[in-house]
Amino acid sequence: MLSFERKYRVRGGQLIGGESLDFWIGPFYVGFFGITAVMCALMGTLLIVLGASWGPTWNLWQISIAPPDLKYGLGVAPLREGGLWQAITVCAIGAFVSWALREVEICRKLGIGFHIPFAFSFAILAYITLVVIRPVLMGAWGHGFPYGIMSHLDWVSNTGYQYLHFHYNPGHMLGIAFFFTTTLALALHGSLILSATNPGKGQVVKTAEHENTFFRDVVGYSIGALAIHRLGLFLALSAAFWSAVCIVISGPFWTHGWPEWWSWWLQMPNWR
Ligand code: BCL
Ligand code: UQ2
Repeated sequence: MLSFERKYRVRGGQLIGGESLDFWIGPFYVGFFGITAVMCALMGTLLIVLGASWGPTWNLWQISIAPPDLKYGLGVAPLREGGLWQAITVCAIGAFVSWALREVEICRKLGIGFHIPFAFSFAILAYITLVVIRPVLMGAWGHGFPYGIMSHLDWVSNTGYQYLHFHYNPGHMLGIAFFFTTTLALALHGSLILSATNPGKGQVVKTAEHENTFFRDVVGYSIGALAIHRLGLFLALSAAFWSAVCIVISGPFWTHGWPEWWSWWLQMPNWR
């Protein structure tokens, strides 16, 4: 244990489980949700290996566990016909939600805000939108994506072309714009911090004054050391949020090609 680690190994903060589960294994906090996370992840992984063993390939890139056929609707499918996909989905959600709640317990122990589990919940939301919310709205688990490296890419491509040209999906546009802006913000931030804290040999580390001055000189504005982190979090969460929106509206809200959706723009009276 590092010298400062003992100080932060505080009791309590748990949502569930009591004294007996309030322990660490090596550097890892365990708790009730540490156990459920590991159990769900292990179970899900074993089920994927089981599915792979049913064939037709052990090629890592080609292994795929498909969701049920559309004919099973929102019912439970036989194990070998999509039921396995359903079980794996339950394990995955169990593992992701356990992980988020374990983060909550650690935040409570440390007395810090819940920003990290809040942020992670947006990734979980995007996943649940793909495999639960949209399939339920469309009436069949078969609308979920298959668990496989190449096969999920094929699903994305096929699903995209079902709407003719996915780049015209306004939610997709926003999702992409936020993903790209996130990388811009992190590149600016990461490079700025390194430039100030890694000065040349013999020079001293620079301060916030230098950071602010650089951006005032170059773009006339500095957002500040605190707000750049607020902006970064906002940009990243917006990327995940609009991704979830872009896929949940494709099918449940709009069934035609996305280029056609924009006809409202061409039909605006004065514009036309
Ligand atoms: Mg598109 C989706 C970008 C072209 C069809 N597309 C997306 C979005 C993103 C994007 C906005 C996926 C990110 C996301 O959802 O994150 N597309 C994008 C870009 C282009 C593009 C930049 C481009 O051309 C430059 N797309 C196209 C073309 C279409 C198309 C035009 C195909 C022909 N696109 C689609 C379809 C979809 C997208 C269809 C979607 O469904 C998808 C989307 O919006 O989904 C919501 C969200 C993050 C997650 C879902 C990850 C969740 C992670 C979970 C919670 C945790 C995992 C833990 C892990 C298993 C553990 C690992 C172990 C440890 C490492 C040890
Ligand atoms: C900044 C600042 C930081 C930063 C960065 C900026 C001292 C250490 C990166 C500059 C950010 C600006 C001008 C906003 C950019 C806007 C978008 C949408 C990408 O001023 O304060 O703190 O890291």
